Amino acid sequence: PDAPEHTRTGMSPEILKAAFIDNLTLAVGRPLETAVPEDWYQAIALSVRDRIMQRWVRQFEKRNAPDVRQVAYLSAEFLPGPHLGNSLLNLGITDNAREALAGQDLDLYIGLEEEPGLGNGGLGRLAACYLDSLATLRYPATGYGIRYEFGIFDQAIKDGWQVETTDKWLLPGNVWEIKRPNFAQVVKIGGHTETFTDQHGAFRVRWIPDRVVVGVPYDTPIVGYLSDSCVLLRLWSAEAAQSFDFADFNRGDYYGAVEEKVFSENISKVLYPNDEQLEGKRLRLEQQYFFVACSIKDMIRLCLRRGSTLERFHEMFCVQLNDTHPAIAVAELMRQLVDKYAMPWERAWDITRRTFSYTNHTLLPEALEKWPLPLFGSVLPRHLEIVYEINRRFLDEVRTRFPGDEDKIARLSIIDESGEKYVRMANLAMVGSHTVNGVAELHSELVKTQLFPDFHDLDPKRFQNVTNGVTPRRFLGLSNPGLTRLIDGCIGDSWLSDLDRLRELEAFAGDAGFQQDWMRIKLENKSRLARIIRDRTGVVVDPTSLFDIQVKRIHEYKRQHLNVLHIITLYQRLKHDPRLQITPRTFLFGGKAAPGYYMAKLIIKLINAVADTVNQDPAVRDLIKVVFLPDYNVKHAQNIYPAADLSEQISTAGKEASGTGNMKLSLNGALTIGTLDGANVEIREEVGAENFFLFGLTCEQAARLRADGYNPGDYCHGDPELRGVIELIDSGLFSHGDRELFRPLTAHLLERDDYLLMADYRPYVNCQQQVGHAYRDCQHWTRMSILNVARMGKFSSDRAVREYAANIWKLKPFTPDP
Ligand code: 26Q
Repeated sequence: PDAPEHTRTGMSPEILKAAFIDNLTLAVGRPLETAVPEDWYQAIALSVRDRIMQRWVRQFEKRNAPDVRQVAYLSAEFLPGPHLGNSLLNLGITDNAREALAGQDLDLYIGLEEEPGLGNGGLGRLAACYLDSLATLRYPATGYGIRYEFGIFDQAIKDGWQVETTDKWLLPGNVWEIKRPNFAQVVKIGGHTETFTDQHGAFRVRWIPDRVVVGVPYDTPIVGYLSDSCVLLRLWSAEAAQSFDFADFNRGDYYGAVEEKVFSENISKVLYPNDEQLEGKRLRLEQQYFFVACSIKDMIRLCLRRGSTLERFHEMFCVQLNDTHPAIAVAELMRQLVDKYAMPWERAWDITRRTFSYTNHTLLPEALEKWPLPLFGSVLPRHLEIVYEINRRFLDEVRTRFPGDEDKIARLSIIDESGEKYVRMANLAMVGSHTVNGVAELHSELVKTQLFPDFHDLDPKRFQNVTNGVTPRRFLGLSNPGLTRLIDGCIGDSWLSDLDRLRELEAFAGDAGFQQDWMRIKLENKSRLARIIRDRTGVVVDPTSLFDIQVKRIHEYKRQHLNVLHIITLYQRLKHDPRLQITPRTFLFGGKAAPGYYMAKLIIKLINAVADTVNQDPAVRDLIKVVFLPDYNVKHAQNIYPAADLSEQISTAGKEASGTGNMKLSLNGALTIGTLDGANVEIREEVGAENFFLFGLTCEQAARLRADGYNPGDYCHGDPELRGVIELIDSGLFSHGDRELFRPLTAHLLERDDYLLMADYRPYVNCQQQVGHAYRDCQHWTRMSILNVARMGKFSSDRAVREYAANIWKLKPFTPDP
């Protein structure tokens, strides 16, 4: 009955085998006999791409029908991770591909892929999880971003210090992307504006740039899980406008033109690490404008091509701003509608407000983006005028509601005029959006009360919460096949696209046989990670020890050094009492520090210094091992999460917007030791307080403590064990006698301690003691682990995306023909 399968689209093992060999010879250009693993990777990836393309093309017309509203997810960062393994999983052909390769090692080929590190951490990975869910749930969506030639730097550890090298992810080629030169866009930069009167006698403005660059889109379709549906990741790459400089500008000036080319291509050259001081970072502003302008123009093109007028732009597109990095889009859409398409301001503003919504990801005041006004004006002269006009109209409205309250006006203003003038991107995003959301319940409350209380007074209805979620496909189905099979065998396999069904595991939490299987799989995962640790660092760890894991960007507010204080505490106890029995533990750290963040780099050095001392001290009797695994990224994360017993989520309460690693670790059966911060609060609510190790100040208590005058030294002097730990660091024991090396860290803890480590130390260490104790009761621990997984349904990115779609985007699910 079925038509014979086509070599480029069929899914059976036989057809896949033919496809691999076809691609190996005809696309990669390698005879079978001489093919190396890299060739096989290419051939398999190309075969998978064909199958994704087929789904993409099949739904194309449907998706672009005039009555379909699409979501555009604007993000300066996307961290998708390696594509091959995930695409095989989502297409449902992993087993068939394995069979097709009879005897060859598919996992080896999957492991060869270089990941696109086009993001810093949580925010970029969240965008990638949302694309997976958007595709799985069949929403019509495009992720718009930048095709950085160099993504987040690669991290090596030399002599305990972080060393950065450039990430050359494009060097081996990228089979997943398709260049679309015919959809290139021209972007203006710099220059000045002029006014003129058009043929209807209307007053108009034109922008005369001093440079233009071309944005060329590269498309990567992302296939949903068993869904027959795709979303598009469209990343813009900057190229020189050749005809422009060669013909019009630099006639005869060949080298001048080449220089211009180099200049233009700089725009998408490199991803900025976070915590980078923005002051004077013209290129970063140009990057933001570059990808936003390309994306808005692309949407306008699609809108017009679909036969609509721009009057209906907001019915065709809803645009989500992933933090303020793309917030200039508000002014850009206004510019397009008013300047280019001659729309009246009021109409254009209404459309703009109905188009945008904004997600906030940070409460740290120092992380709120603001651009010095002169810099902003010199890169975007017309946008500055538009921002002023938006602001003038907005503040006039505020004045009618709060007459005479000039302080309020100053706080609400898009322009910061308290000293040197700045453009506040968060205020621009707020004013230009119909909805703003935080990324966890606690965070969304703090967005209202701490971050934007004046905006909240003005219009409380605009504030929403969407708690983050993660994709269970990559972070359980793909990365933890052992546990996936066990769960499948127990409750069937529908849970991977309906994560609430994990709750059916609760019935097995006390089942001795099931617990055995559960423990066996965890042990296998830990043994696998132990081999990786040995191969990559030379450190030998015991897979039966408690794997205590903290993996995330290195930052003072995340308090990796609180974890270190605990390690030194245990070390000190073992030194004092040679017969002390403690639960054997392996402490694993991973994460990158921003290259300019001195304290974070010193924390990495401290971790490695403590590791060197502790790992080889016979007094420790191998009861603790400390490992810093270099170059933490999506690929490594996938090996780490399945092996975790304990998940460290120990940020100072009120500082971590949500966290998503907390969800991934718990989803893989780790128990959490954590503060009441970000999504930890909701994780604890879901899994039950008795299955969560809670410690530390609440964010209210932290605020009160600070207000009452916090003196960290008091905690230190009042706690001999803590004092001993600090003194041990200062003694030079971990630094070959150098008593000054870690002084900036210890001095900061004793004198300022912005993140309240001293206050939380004792509760943390005591809580860790309970953890160690609990781990000794294997059955009870395993029961808690099963219950954690069973109750993680809420934290699927499918749930999060459905909430965005229903409450913010007002999207209908999109169903292609069966
Ligand atoms: C800013 C200016 C200049 C250069 C870079 C940046 C920059 C880049 C990236 C600033 C911030 C970021 C990334 C922030 C981020 O990842 N935030 C995290 O977002 C997650 C997803 O919502 C949350 O779970 C985390 O709590 C939050 O820290």
